[in-house]
Amino acid sequence: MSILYNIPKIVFKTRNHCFSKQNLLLMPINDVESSENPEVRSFMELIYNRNPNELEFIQAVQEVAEVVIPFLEDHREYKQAKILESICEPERVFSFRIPWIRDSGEYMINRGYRIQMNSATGPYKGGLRFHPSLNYSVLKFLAFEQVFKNSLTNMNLGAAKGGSDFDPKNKSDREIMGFCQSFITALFPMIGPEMDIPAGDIGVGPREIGFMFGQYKRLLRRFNGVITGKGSSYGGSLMRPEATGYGNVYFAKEMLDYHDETLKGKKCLISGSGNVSLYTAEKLLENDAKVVSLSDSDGTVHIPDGLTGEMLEFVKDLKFNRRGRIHEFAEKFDLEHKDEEKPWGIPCDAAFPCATQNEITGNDAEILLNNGCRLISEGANMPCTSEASRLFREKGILYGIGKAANAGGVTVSGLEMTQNAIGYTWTKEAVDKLLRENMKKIHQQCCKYGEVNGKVDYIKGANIAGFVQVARAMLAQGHV
Ligand code: NDP
Ligand code: 2IT
Repeated sequence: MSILYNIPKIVFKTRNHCFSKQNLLLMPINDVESSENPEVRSFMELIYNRNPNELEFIQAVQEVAEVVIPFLEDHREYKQAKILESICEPERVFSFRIPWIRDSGEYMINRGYRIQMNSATGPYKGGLRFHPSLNYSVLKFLAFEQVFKNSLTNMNLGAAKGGSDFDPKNKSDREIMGFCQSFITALFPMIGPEMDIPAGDIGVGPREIGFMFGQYKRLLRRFNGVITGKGSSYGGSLMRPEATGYGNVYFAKEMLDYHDETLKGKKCLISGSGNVSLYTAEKLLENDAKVVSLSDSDGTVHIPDGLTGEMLEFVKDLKFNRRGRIHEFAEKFDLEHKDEEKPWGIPCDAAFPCATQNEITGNDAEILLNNGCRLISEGANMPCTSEASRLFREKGILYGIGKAANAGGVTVSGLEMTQNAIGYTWTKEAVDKLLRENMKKIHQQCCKYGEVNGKVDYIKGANIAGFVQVARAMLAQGHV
């Protein structure tokens, strides 16, 4: 496979960071592979020239371009109006300083962002990520993915993403509160229930959402539903914490059901041990699947006999309340902790990457396939490198990409917005039912655009279905 971008640049990868330095060593970016399609190649050249340092963004665009550009041949109106090119350009980007003070008295400065990517189908909507590896490219790929994901939900949601390079680990609650208040004070003019509605993502859970909501309300002097993922006592939807993980499993079930299969007895790998991972685990257990791994950035816990309900309760308390490390789970239940290792070497039937982008490399994908893995359902956003993604697609396994498989989170965020707007709270059962139905509809849309010879190509299906809805709205609204 040839390499598209021969860029004079080294990419230093450390565990949590990815730094680039010009001219230190000639090394191409080997993760974005050249397209066979000359039209895609020339489109990607344009994208690269306009966004030369944004590797993750370029990777995310190429996945879409590969399937949408051939589709445009029969839809010249979108091509003529340069809709795809337009979708690749954020409507608006904010970057701001976040001053805060440590308990020790040390003055700290972080960088905050909000990328308002597309508002063709509704107000900007998407999560906030607090992680030290966050940079503009990562956020832009996340905002770009959100355009297609939110479109797939059919809920009139535009797309945005934001966050900071702030690291919430090892910070006191008081420090987190100070940081969140400073962050939202800077973001305040740009957000609002009909303008831009943030939510959580990596490093932003109920605690952070609560602090941000409190400061927003104080500044606005009014109570509204500006953020989703709120606590249920102040306007949050029931089931929002569970939504992404549960939705991920509902989507996997749809993929299997299409081939008259079920999750029962399937050996499943899960990466991460945060919000998406643990609710994916919970729903897998309910479906009699066997969860054989959890992880965090320190390593992987191998659970050969399968996660039990008691173990899951322990990990939830460890991660959500005590903010502990996954090795503490291994120690408690006498399980093997593989230091610094990802889960992908453990034999499995299905894998649920739920931690972060590019966590499954081409090499990991080969190992997974050789070990018999036949289903991938992406709880995380873009967890597979382009090479891994190509390998899964070529092999023809069930490969549910994040835009579809993890759309349950933003679906219930949309339901939270509706509840806030009408001043009513639905029961857990009602929200769960709507979530399940929506994941089914998303799967049907993937089938509509991605079915080839009795198999569904979810990359094709999800991207084209997501594109069509946004493209129609953009075309109708003129060149704005
Ligand atoms: P959490 O912060 O709750 O959990 C993240 C988990 O992933 C932690 O176990 C964390 O380990 C691990 N992790 C994060 N970054 C890295 C890294 N660079 N290397 C290794 N491990 C890492 O986040 P969420 O569960 O909310 O999000 C997980 C993924 O799901 C993300 O890709 C997010 O974009 C996506 N997503 C989330 C949605 C939501 O509703 N929350 C909705 C849709 C997608 P550690 O604690 O050691 O850092
Ligand atoms: O990636 C995602 O879809 C999220 N982090 C959730 C977005 C939301 O607005 O609920």
